[in-house]
Amino acid sequence: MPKNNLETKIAGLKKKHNAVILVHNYQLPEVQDIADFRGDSLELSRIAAKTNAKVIVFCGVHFMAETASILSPDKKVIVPDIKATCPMANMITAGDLKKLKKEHPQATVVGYVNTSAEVKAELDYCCTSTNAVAVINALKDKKEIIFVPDKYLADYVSKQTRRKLISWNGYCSTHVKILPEDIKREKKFHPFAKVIVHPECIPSVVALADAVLSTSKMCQYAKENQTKEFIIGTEAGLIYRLKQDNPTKEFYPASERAVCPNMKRTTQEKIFWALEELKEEVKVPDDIRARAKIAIDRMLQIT
Ligand code: CIZ
Ligand code: SF4
Repeated sequence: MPKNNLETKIAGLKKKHNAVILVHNYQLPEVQDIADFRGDSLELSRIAAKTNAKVIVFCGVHFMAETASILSPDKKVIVPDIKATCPMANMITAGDLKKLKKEHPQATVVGYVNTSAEVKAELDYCCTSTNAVAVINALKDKKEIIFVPDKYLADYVSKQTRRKLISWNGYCSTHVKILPEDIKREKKFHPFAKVIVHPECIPSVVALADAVLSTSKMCQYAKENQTKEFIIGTEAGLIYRLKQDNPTKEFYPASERAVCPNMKRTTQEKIFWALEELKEEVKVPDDIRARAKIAIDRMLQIT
């Protein structure tokens, strides 16, 4: 139910354009409140591919809208703020990856979903934080594996799979703000809480966790686990959803500093403008799209 004038106008425009609003788990509460669906990047892209709506308003960061466009080329994918991009995804270009591939010509190339469409076009396999371990485990017969761009996700996956990975010097500038002392402090305040952290966190934080999970898996874990209290080591936006989904449980952010400025660029007002003008559209050129889709499809076959 719309709560104010702006929400009523957004609902009207959604109807007029046959649009759905897809909202990443890290978005502001005011954006989560008007979501048709909330989720991680892959969950949302799958919904984008399945829906009958003609217009997808993607509230997240740029690579996520590109991924939705790759999986649903016939739909119009628009973003409320074209400047909302992922610093980690921006840390590697297609040119960088081509060079790395030349240095390791035998290597199979796996890339995190947090990459541009141009970089995805250079991959053999895509992966997300939900399925990265499964993707690497499926490549048992491959001698050498390149894993880009997140060096901390690479470290976590390498330890889980006991595989040496050729990594890149990328990282999430938000998750690195969560420090081991944050976890230790929160643990002192809440000794019975389970510590769940994202694999984008630094290894010394990951080492202190009860579980290392993507945002979709954190939502599932919080629901299914008997524990009533959780210390959450990921971008702060997820706490809003966790509290709504589990009103009888408590969620404490590991660090108040873990806020992604790009995820917070999207507001209700910008969603209204985007729907009014059907802008900015994110469309991946056909040649790049076809190549990027191969890496995504291979990931989906594994998981
Ligand atoms: O894939 C996503 O949505 C990201 C970047 C994080 C997560 O764990 O959900
Ligand atoms: Fe990128 Fe990190 Fe922000 Fe996610 S939280 S969009 S990985 S910078």
